Amino acid sequence: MKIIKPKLHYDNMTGVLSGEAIGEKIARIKDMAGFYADENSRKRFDQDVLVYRVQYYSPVPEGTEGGLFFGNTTVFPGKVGDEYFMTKGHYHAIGNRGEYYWCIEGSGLLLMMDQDNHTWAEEMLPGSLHYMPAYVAHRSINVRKEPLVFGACWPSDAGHEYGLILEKGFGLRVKEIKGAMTLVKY
Ligand code: PAN
Ligand code: ZN
Repeated sequence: MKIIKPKLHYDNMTGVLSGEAIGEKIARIKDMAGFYADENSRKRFDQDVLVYRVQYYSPVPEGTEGGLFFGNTTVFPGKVGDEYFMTKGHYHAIGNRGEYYWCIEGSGLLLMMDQDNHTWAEEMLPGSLHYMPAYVAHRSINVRKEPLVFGACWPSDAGHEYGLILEKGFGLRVKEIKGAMTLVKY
């Protein structure tokens, strides 16, 4: 019997994936219109600055029922006005799909919001594991001066619904106020 060599490699220390069918998604300041409280500060920023990068393995086409995607996200350090760099945040387009995150490097907060806008935060630090239940929006925030790196695994038909977040916000914002990380209402 032929033993097949692995086609994919995952570096446990850094979360970096290598091999075939690995895609990348990049979010720069210019891609974040409407997500930060201070839109004027965002407009004044160098528009090409990287806010976060996602690397993911798609063994099946997006939208395939029953498959799984596996990836990592690096949220770079920085702030727009007094608000820390963060991901856009989303519900899954198919709302009843859950997800796992695990923190690899750096530290931050994972904000979660249910359909009634009830919002809570979990601390992300190396080794923390986070289960996002169905119908719960999720956004990750880097509250330090080093990159925040976390892994993720989600259903390949989950999809991403960003429009609702732009419309109704995320319950809480994470800002640096008088030198301290502070949660404020939207
Ligand atoms: C993650 C996120 C990733 C970027 O892979 O897509 O961290 O965040 P946004 O999609 O909110 O920009 C995930 O949750 N996938 O479902
Ligand atoms: Zn997700």
